[in-house]
Amino acid sequence: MALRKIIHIDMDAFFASIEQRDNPQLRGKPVIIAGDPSKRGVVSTCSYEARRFGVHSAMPTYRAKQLCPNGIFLPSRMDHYRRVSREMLQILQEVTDRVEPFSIDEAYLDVTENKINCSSATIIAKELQRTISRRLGLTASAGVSYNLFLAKIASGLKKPAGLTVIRPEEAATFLDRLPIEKFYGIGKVTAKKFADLQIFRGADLKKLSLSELSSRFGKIGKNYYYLVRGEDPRVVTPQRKRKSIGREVTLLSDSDDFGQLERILDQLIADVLRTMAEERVLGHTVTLIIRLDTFQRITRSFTKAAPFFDPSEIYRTAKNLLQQRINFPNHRLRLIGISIGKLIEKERALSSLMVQGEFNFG
Ligand code: TTP
Ligand code: MG
Repeated sequence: MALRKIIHIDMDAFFASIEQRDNPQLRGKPVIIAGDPSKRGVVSTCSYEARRFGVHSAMPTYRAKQLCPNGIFLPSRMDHYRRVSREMLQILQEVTDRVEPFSIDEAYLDVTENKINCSSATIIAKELQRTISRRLGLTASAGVSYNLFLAKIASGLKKPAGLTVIRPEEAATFLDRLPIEKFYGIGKVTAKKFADLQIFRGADLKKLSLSELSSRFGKIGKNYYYLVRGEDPRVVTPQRKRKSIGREVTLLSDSDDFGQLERILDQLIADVLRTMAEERVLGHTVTLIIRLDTFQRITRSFTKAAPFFDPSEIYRTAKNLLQQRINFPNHRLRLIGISIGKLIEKERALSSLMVQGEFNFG
């Protein structure tokens, strides 16, 4: 099989960089995104300026305060970071649909074949870094190689804003020198076991046979055998498209007060609409979800041929489903929820509506 071309993208100091981008006064300063020290909070991440003081992810906040007393400590804004993460993924998806998000700020791309007909993964990676910087005002580091493991290691080598390429002919030397704890799946505990066997680097690891590794480390032992030989069978698995977007809540106490239920439903719908707007989708189906005080779960749906375009129509439909179709005189509701399904990208929905002449530029 021909070698694949894999890129791994990892944003630099992600949460902290977003805060610095949004507030110019924070630029060039030690910014630390952290939980409350009085609640035993820990550091999520920090800017590279703060890293110089020895602050790092997962460190207790009080310790970060000791190391960097003049640091600017901020709470995290997860919804905002998730939005930026989606924007980053959208940029990657312009190159290929074979994009696999790995964490909030990381993704793998298989660019062996791609939408921009570029045969060089290195050029694509540079272009992605430029686009991310231009459109998002953030920097990313990139790694390029022929499998996922090597691409990920590569992206971490020249942070921030670095690009590292590990070519097939360079892999063996690179892996021989690689410290054991850098191999995929090897944490501190396993690294210690290897150290006891006098195995510190890839070259040492190569001396163990497949059966030795399997007997000492169980099933995953054989992964190490292949990884150190530059073989990683994992493929880039694209994120499956969401089929629906929904929210539900368990009520503080069981209720048959329709006024109250409608108000809760309004909030849930508003929340769903926000997510739909962010993801630029419309839906054809509104589903009401309820759980009775007997724990019986019931769903009722209404589907339209054309997607719901007007939010007020979604509110109306959900309320109709609540009022008309679900009438359980002897029951209270324990949970209520709403879900919008049969999703379609907004742009596609709009263009097909225009073709059908149903949509008017007003
Ligand atoms: P990372 O990519 O590990 O870190 P980073 O992007 O902040 O910095 P780097 O330049 O080294 O890549 O994680 C991405 C985000 O995930 C990070 O900005 C905050 C969050 N995170 C936590 O909340 N807790 C953690 O322990 C880690 C490691 C990350
Ligand atoms: Mg990162």
